[in-house]
Amino acid sequence: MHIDPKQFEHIQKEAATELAHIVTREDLERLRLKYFGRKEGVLTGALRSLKDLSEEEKKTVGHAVHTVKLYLEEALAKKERALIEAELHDQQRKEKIDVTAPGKKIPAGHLHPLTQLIDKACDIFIAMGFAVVEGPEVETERHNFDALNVPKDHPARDMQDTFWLDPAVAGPGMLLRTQTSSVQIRYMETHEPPFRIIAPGRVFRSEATDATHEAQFYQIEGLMVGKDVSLANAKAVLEVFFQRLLANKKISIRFRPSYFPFTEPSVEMDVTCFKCFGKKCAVCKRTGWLEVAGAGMVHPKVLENVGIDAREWQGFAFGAAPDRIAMTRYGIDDIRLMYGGDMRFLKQF
Ligand code: FA5
Repeated sequence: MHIDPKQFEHIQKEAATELAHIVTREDLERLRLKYFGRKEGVLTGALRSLKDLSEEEKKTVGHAVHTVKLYLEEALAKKERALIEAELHDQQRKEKIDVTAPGKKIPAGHLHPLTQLIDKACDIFIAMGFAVVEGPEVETERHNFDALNVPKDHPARDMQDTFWLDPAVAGPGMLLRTQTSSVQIRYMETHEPPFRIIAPGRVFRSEATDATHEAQFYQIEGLMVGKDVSLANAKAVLEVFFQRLLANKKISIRFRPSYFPFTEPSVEMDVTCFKCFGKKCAVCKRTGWLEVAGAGMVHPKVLENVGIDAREWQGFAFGAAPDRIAMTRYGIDDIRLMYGGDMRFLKQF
């Protein structure tokens, strides 16, 4: 058998030309098989036939075959790397994110009108040096009534129809609080005067609901106790509060005598109608005033019930009704809309 070593130079040239024209990895694989395939590869065959050559030829032909083999192995690997890189680049180009394309609009929610109003109220009171405190919605009879000078069988209990909890489940005398005034008691039991607090939160009453009454609604309780805190201070604080809440300096408030067992004297508080600003309209029933809170000087018995010396300390308390304020402010004619979860209503705020 005789093989001319020169033919390998020719094979190398041919392989180089073929390689130069290849653009896909599939074609590259086909070319690799043509030269290195186990059965029919040109170079595999040449290497296999070396064993049949004379010693002299083995050297020359062997050298020529190995030269082509090394060249081609390297050239194939280089081409493969180039093709992979080109593929990646192509893929990236196709997947490129167009940052200028308009994005998908995600519908954003917003806070409930009552939450907005209560948040604003908190900010205003914080600016006047009040701390915001909270109490539980499930309360004891003592915190909701007894300590507030409303003992059992007191007629004032009838004014707040109460959801009593099953004593077998919750223990004796447990209820859903009917007023945030319970937080006054909780706070005074654990703090030494002087103090200024507000306590916003939900309250519950077993009422037949109508346009102005819900079985659950909000209250914002206020309490300020010091050595010489008076009803005049209550008037000033509440007037500034409403002026800031409604962003109107012309707003004023007035007190009318009233009765609460836990305050003495007690007052109902009216604010300048924020629909007509005193001009008298349908909302304020042509009076120019809106009733928005109950207030008064903390009853000495309440202070004594929580261990505060009523000869040394005195203060005012108030209970405002954010639902009623929001209704008049926004012209909402039915309180039940606030708790109905109707998006058509909520989207207006
Ligand atoms: C109280 O609850 C007293 N704790 C307020 C208070 C606090 C007075 C501190 C003095 C000192 P009253 O029961 O009147 O008071 O309720 C207060 C306000 O809650 C009412 O003026 C009214 O605006 C509102 N309100 C009462 N019942 C309902 C109801 N079912 N739905 C919506 N709002 C109500």
